This record gives sequence, C-alpha cells and structure tokens, in this order.
Amino acid sequence: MSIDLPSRDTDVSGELGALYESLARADLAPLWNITDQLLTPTPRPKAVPWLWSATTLRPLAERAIALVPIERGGERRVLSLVNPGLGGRPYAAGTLWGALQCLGPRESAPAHRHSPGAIRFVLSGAGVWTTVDGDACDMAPGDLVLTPAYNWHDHTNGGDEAMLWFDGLDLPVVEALDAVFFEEYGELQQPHLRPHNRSETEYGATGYRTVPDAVTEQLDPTPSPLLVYRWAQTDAELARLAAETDSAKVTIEFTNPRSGASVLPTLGCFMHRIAPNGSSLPERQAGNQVFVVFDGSGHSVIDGELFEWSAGDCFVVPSWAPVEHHARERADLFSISDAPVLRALGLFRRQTLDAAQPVLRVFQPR
Ligand code: 1HN
Repeated sequence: MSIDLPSRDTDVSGELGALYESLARADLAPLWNITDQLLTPTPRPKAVPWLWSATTLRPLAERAIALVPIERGGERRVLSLVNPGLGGRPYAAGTLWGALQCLGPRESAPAHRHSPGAIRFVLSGAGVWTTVDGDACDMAPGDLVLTPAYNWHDHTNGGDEAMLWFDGLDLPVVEALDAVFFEEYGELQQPHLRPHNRSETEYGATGYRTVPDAVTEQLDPTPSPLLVYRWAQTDAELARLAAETDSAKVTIEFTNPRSGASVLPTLGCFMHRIAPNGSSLPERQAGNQVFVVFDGSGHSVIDGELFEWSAGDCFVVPSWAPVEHHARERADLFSISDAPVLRALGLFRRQTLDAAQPVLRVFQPR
C-alpha cells in the first residue's frame, strides 16, 4: 500500500512541522493524518475495471508461439493480464493473477511446483495434457484443470494444434503473505501414470459437484482431489439449472467433491450462463473477480462503465464494484475469485443492488 504522508514541504511550520520532520526521520507516521486513507468506508481496490479482448490477445499469442521457445529459464509461454491500476505489476487484480498461456504443437512446458495454486480454463485447441503429481489430465475447450499448491506440474502438447488456456493463480495473495516457494523438477517431464485422468476416474463419476447460485459456505484448507472438471458436465449442469429457473442468469461454483468447498483453499471457480437478451441482477461483492468469456457475446456494466465482450475476452471486476451482465446471444462466462480467502477470514460480503447502474462511460480498448 502506498500512503501519502504529510510531506516536508507542506505549510505545516513551527513546532508541529518540526515534529512531522522528526517523525519521518525516525521512520514513524502519525496515524491522525492518514486514518481516512487506511480506514475507507468501503474497499478501494487499486485495480480498475478492465478488459483484454481476444482480438488483441490471440494474434499476440500466435506471434509469441512463433518467436519464443519454451525452455528452462522461461518455463512457460504466458501473457499475463496487467491491470493498469497496479503500477505495472503483472496482476489482473490486487489478489489475482490472470493470463493467457499458449502451447504450440509437440511442445512441452517443463515440470515444476510452487506454493501458489493455479487453475487452467481451456479456451481452444486439442491434444494437451497437464500432468499433476503424476496424473496426466487431458485438456479440451471448456475444461477446468487444477494444479494445487506444491503439486508438480508440466504441460505437454502431443498434438498438431496450438492450445490456448486461461491461467488463474492466487500468486498476489501468496506474495503478500511472503510465502512464495518455487522448485524445478529434476527432469523436464514427470513420469505419468497410464491411463490418463486418474482423479477423474476416482472422483469424477460420483463426485463432480457444483454449488448453484452461490459462493460455497464450506471451507477446506486442502484442495480438491478431483483435478479436472469436464465441459460436458458443466454444460449439462448449467442447462439443468437454467431449465428450472425464471432468472436470466444461472451460476455454479465448481467444488471439492470431498468437502463441498471451493476447488482450492485460495481460489474459487465459477461458471455463469446468461440467457439470450438476459440481464443479471446488479450486485457487488468484497474481493476481486476475473471473468473469461467462453462463449457468446454481450456486455457488462462495471462501476458505471460499459464493457462489450465476446468469446475469448477477459475482464476484471474489482472488489465492491457494482456489476451486471447482459447477454446478446446466450453467453457462458467462467470466473475466478478470492472468495475462499475472504470467507476463511470472515471478510466476505455480497449485496444485490436495487437498480441497474446508469452507464457513465464506455470502455475504449487501447
Ligand atoms: C505457472 O506455474 C504456470 O505452470 C502458469 O502453467 C502461470 C504464473 C506465475 C507463476 C507460475 C504454469 C504462472 C505460473
């Protein structure tokens, strides 16, 4: 956090001015001058509402595939979403990493592990698997794959097509806690079990679980043992819920089949389906969110600013910013949030607002 301390050249003079100078020289700050910056009535996230469009992201990903090899040192071909409110830090929001990762035909991203936990949501391509502690998880568009904290993971493209996926990590939270650890695996790839998708065989058939329309109440410090959530099941669950309700939007949270908690202790993953010409109720919540448009098109109003979106776009809803979504054609939005962290600390709040926001401005991509 950066706070504006009373500077030495303010018009405070005399003994009081001298006191402020002495305090600053002694590495002390007078709370009475900074209370209103510290204790704001509601959250004031530094991250701003922002959108990265697929029409910008995809050609850049293709250029990166052509020009930048993956090897030890670089390890990953990842374009991180840099929120312009964060002073150049490579984070989508103060608590969330969001990025586009691309893996070309026959490429591998070397095995490593770290204390931050990650999720992958697949956007396009075929033939890739991520090996998570020896379990090779096949990836296809719409699938969610988990690489929990400290799990060894490497990505392999065994096919002839590039694959693009969204990476979400809790890295800014782990960094804020001064708890980042990282380790390379001894080999480029881990040996993996055959057949692939062991966690899915073990937990997928009976354990695939979602929570409708909510952030799960359950808390669990251990991550989900199910490492992959398939699009076919997500789609079926959304269709089932949409058929049961009159609301234009249905939301599910992907959950740990053992405990019903969020998939990772630090990250929640959600899928939202909005009916054609449908609008969600305006709402706001404590904590940041990053959305990824999987399918369809429409717009969202975030803190009075209108963001047009279509498939492959990513956008940020900062903490406590009012948001409502409108679909033109039927839309499926994936999102991540830090809600499990806020819940664990008793800080989570959510509010549905009475009225749609007036649109004050329209987002102009750079
Ligand atoms: C990471 O390990 C991956 O394994 C992707 O694919 C993005 C961003 C920051 C730190 C570690 C990956 C990452 C990352």
